[in-house]
Amino acid sequence: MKTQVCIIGGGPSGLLLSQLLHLQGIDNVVLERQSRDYVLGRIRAGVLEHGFAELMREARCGERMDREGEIHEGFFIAHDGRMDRVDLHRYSGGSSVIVYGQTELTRDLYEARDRMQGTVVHDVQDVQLHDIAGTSPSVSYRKGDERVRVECDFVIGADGFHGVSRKSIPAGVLSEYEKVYPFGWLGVLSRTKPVSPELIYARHERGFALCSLRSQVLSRYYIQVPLSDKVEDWSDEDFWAELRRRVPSEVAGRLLTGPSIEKSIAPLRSFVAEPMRYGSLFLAGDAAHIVPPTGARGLNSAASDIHYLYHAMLGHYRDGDDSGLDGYSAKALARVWKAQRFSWWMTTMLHTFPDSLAYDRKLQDTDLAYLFSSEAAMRSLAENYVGLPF
Ligand code: RFL
Ligand code: PHB
Repeated sequence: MKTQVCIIGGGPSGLLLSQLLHLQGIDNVVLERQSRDYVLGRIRAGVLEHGFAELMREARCGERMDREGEIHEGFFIAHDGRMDRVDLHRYSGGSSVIVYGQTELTRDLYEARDRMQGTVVHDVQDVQLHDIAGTSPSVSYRKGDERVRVECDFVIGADGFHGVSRKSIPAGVLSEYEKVYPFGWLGVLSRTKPVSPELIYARHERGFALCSLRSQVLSRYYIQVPLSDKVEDWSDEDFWAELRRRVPSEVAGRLLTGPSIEKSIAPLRSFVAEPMRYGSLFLAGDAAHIVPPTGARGLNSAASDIHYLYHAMLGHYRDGDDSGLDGYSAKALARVWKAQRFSWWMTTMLHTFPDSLAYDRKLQDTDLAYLFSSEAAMRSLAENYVGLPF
């Protein structure tokens, strides 16, 4: 097979880039290890920034998002038995975020790829990258009994944190920066009316909790759990009881519960690999960086990579200008690190760390007290949460 751009990974990053390139007449192929049902069964992000939404519209995939997604102009932080509101709209100069599930967004991207007869190959096994140091790379994979080779100009590694792309870069080239947190998030999806029209991030000595949603009939809740916990350890009843303990009593009182339709544990991690380019391989999204979900930055950071990469590819194919490709890694990383900082800060302020000193807890109290007494602090939070400019 021959194509211009071979994209490894059919998650949101890979599909969005595929769709944008296709609209510009740039031929590409997406290789995805899992089946489509599997990809659409993963429950992940829920909060999108406007830059991401804009990219979805540019990819002609924004219609359902604009119809069904909810605009959120603020959220709550519950602490010390009270609820303080972060007025995103006011402190970001009129901006907001969109609540629209990653599952739905990925479904929209797949449908757009189908409509345009884009090539997305599912269930590929043993993906290998070849000759990425030079200008004639290729990617091979196995599907059933057949081994296929894709020759291309560029390879995009959009295959998530556990993908093969980053690992194909020779040792010594990448610098990796990592911070693993001593806890995870246990998430539950339930077909119930959300407890609050806006998200509630709750700090509690028993551990962090988050009340989120996908729609007015679909709720998403999380609680911080030790890394040693297993999903099987948590019955629905235990989950709801623990969530109630961690939110203010008036919230607990109106929480509607029901059977979980999905339940999973995600460990929290911060990770960045530098540089994001090696020869003709470009990394994007979770393949190059991970944040703890507290600041809702993961998917949004992937979107800015795709924005830079898309424009860099356009420069190359349309204008014969490689400056975008050459500058991609530095440009993407500058924004990635700001999302890292913000996610680390939100995580540190709101979670209960098993080994924390009394001193650390005092600093957490002070961070919250400062936040809700300083317009400058509020502006900083709002500016980061709605998304820094691309
Ligand atoms: P993905 O979604 O992991 O997709 C990568 C795809 O590559 C495939 N793959 C391979 N394909 C071929 N060959 C191989 N060798 C392959 N290895 C892997 C995988 O099957 C997969 O389909 O990465 P991508 O596209 O970069 O997207 C990143 C986002 O998924 C991620 O950043 C967000 O979900 C993070 N995140 C959130 N981000 C936000 O911006 N806002 C949020 O509110 C938010 N909430 C969350 C989150 C992540 C969470 N978890 C579970 C980690 C909440 C949670 C709980
Ligand atoms: C979610 O709804 O899954 C969600 C929302 C906000 C976050 C993380 C996850 O910060």
